[in-house]
Amino acid sequence: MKFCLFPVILLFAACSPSAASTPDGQTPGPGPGPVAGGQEQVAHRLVTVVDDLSNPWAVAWLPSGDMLVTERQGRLRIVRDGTLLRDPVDGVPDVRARGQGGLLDVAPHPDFESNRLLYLSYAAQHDDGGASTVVARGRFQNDALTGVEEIWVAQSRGRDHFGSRLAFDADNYLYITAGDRQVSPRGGLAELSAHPAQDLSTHHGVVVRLHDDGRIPADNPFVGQEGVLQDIYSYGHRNAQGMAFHPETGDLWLNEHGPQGGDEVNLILPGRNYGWPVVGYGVNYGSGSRIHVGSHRDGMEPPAHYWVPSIATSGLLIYTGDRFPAWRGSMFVGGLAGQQLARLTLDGHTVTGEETLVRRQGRIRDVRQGPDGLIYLVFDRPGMVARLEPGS
Ligand SMILES: [Ca+2]
Repeated sequence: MKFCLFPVILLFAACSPSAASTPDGQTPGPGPGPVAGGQEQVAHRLVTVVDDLSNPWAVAWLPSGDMLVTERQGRLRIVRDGTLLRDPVDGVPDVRARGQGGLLDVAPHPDFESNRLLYLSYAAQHDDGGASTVVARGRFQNDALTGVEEIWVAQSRGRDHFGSRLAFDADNYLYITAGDRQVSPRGGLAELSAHPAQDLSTHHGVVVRLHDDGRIPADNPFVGQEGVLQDIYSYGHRNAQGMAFHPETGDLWLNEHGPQGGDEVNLILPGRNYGWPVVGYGVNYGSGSRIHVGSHRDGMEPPAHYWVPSIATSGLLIYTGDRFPAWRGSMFVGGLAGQQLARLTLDGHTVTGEETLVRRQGRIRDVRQGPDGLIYLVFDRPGMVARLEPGS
């Protein structure tokens, strides 16, 4: 295994919770906004696990100990005993690797050991030249995927913002994030309320919940409602690239890219509307012009936490390992543009503190806990997987 030591960067007072201004001039209420505190000095170092990857997007582990890594251009790679195997996995479906699209998340079925099912999310091309987020599964044996079948295709069109994280709950239901496909929000309340992320007849900006074979569960929140896609679990999201179940509480947490300002962490509850683009804390990129009618509105869930300015959130982990005891129960959120790892402390559903780790080492796309209890980070550019280890 190759070990490249990075300069140890420990910044403990990095959180600068300047009073965020909100679009409607409100002072953030208690809880959701930038918060101080929660800083603890935990010595850690960042160690390269594998590099020479091309825009890696996600990692997952198999019971054998093999680590799988997706590369956005459409390759699924295997890291075995610390070494990146030269040949990518055979049988991965064709992806549309353009812009933000390509091969995205990978998740083994919770019963992988017995059924060998592996799930992939990716952007796939339509006959008309457009693209959608697709989830497929296949059997992974002898380092190859066979019997691959699409189990979900997003009904949404647009440019980028494909999502798409995968997560299984304790009952083996599969949750998928799908982005708003970058449909520009404009206008006042009526126009914003008509944005596709607020339209339950599409998959723009949603979390969906499925049986592990793609069937729609009968107890999904919108089942039986006319004109509503029955697989939708929550909506009003912009582009969620981080999602995880809390291993101890079972809570479903998600982070989503905001516009310029307004990245969010949300606690996901069935049937709820998370507000995009009607409410939020951001403004338009470049122009800085107003998007939202405000930051709060009845019937729309406020975030548990948000960032102004945005860090471009991606990847979400709730840490339960024993290698960093002081970090147990913390939420870790990667930052792409922000080139940082945020550690949030939680008290139930309330974010009580934030510190910034791993500054300026690269764009962080995914954050996972390895079977060894260490924290693995996927860096988009330069393409590598590295991990945090105790010590300095
Ligand atoms: Ca929101």
